[in-house]
Amino acid sequence: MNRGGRPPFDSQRPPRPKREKGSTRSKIRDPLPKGDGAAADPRAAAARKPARPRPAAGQPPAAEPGRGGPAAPQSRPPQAPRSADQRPANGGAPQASDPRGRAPAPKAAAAPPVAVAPPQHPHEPDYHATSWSDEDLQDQPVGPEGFRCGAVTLAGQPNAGKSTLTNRLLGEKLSIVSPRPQTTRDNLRGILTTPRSQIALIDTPGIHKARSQLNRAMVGQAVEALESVDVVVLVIDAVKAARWAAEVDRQRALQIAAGGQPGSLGPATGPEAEEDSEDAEESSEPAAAAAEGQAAEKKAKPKRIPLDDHLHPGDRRVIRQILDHTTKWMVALNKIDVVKPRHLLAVMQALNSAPHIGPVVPVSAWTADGLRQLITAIEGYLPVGEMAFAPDELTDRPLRYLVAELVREQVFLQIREEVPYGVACETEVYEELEDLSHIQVVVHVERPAQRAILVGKAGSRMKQIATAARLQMEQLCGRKVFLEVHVRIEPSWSERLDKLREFGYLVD
Ligand SMILES: Nc1nc2c(ncn2[C@@H]2O[C@H](COP(=O)(O)OP(=O)(O)OP(=O)(O)O)[C@@H](O)[C@H]2O)c(=O)[nH]1
Ligand SMILES: [Mg+2]
Repeated sequence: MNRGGRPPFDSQRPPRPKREKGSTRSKIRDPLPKGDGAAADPRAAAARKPARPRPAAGQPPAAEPGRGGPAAPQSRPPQAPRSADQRPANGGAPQASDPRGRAPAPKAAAAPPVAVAPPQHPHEPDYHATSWSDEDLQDQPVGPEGFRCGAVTLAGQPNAGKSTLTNRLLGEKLSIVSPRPQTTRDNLRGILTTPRSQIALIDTPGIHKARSQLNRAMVGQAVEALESVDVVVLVIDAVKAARWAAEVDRQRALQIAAGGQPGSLGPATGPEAEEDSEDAEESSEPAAAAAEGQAAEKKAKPKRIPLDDHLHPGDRRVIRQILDHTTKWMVALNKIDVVKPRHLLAVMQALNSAPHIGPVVPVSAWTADGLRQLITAIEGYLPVGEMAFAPDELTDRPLRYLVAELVREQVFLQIREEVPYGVACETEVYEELEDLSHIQVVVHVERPAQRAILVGKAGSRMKQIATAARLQMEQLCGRKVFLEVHVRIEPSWSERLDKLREFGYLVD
């Protein structure tokens, strides 16, 4: 196996981050120099945020003998002491000096940098602005009185806003978000506890027509999450949905004006053309089945549920998947901050004719509009019962999983080419030292060319990726982070089942 760029101290590679709650800290060599600068720096102490109680699950133990605990020598971060504005662009990430993506050994330095204001993420809202108090949740859910507890899956097409919505409901950034489709690759469970309910929210990869092994694994995870939950919330991108419905109407009007019969038509070109052609294939099924020889074959196929063609073909595909697994489903029509309500009428009407559909709630994960109603609607499906998780628990995923995802997110945000789809990230080291967390993430790519793009000229690209990821990590962990990122080549990992399993994308 090609391990290009693998640093020598990787030989004690820890096991892959566990999916279960409370994964153990990996055994590693201490990569940090010993010293006393961090403890002595009052700026760092003042700037450090108090540790947040969440995420409780999976958080590595605070200290381990010889690893920053009381018995250990005091550790010092490898960055030079600088003011916030003078910080190195990579924030301590080592790639800048090494175009092969390999980290130099951390150098001794006097003190950690002071904390900076949380970064602004133009692609997502401030999730922390959300909380759900009794006053927020005044409407009562349908059904019996009492505390409710249950599980909900957020499913939908790629890019519908499932992860943004998950984060917004939780009031914390757990899932990574980007404007590009297929950002989420595996299911992530976040726990939302309100004064009257506890909801396990499962964010899933977008359901789409998957071709590669990786995409099949992603869709497989999403489909699996449709089972054994109390309700599935179909998240629809209202912009895409409204555009599709309007285009269907427009083409119908053209057909009628030309003296023809209105048929099932959608846009013939553009990004939705592929979905469209798939749907056209489906539409021709009844006619084909009329042929005697094909009748038996038709019977063997799963029942094709008729749905209004004002619904986007991609949404129809998801609805059929949902109906294959459950009859308890409802809709969050997301992104209403950028669509006029009148443009959604056709979509709402089309949805209302779908079998077993529950409430359709227009929401905006950006502005939080409609989220109160969404929670109330979800609660209507949950059984009355006691909490299944501690009230301060946020997720069953360990921090080491979340931090690797933050690096992948930056790859999605900062690299325009196809590279992000060939990138997988793994945390190899996660250790909490006295003054900071030392995190080492490996970025796997499939080809040397991808590595070159990722690393950039003299490591400048990777420097930016690592800096942005580190700032996010500091926000998530509530303390300073020393981040190292290494790039390795893992040929064709996205087509290899063993690698997909190892990276956690394929769950048997
Ligand atoms: N205007 C607007 N944009 C939104 C809203 N919710 C999400 N977005 C944007 O939509 C894009 C996709 O959001 P994600 O949350 O990553 O979508 P997703 O459904 O999780 O996508 P995949 O993980 O690829 O399946 C991002 O650019 C978000 O900022 C919203 O309510 N309003
Ligand atoms: Mg997502």
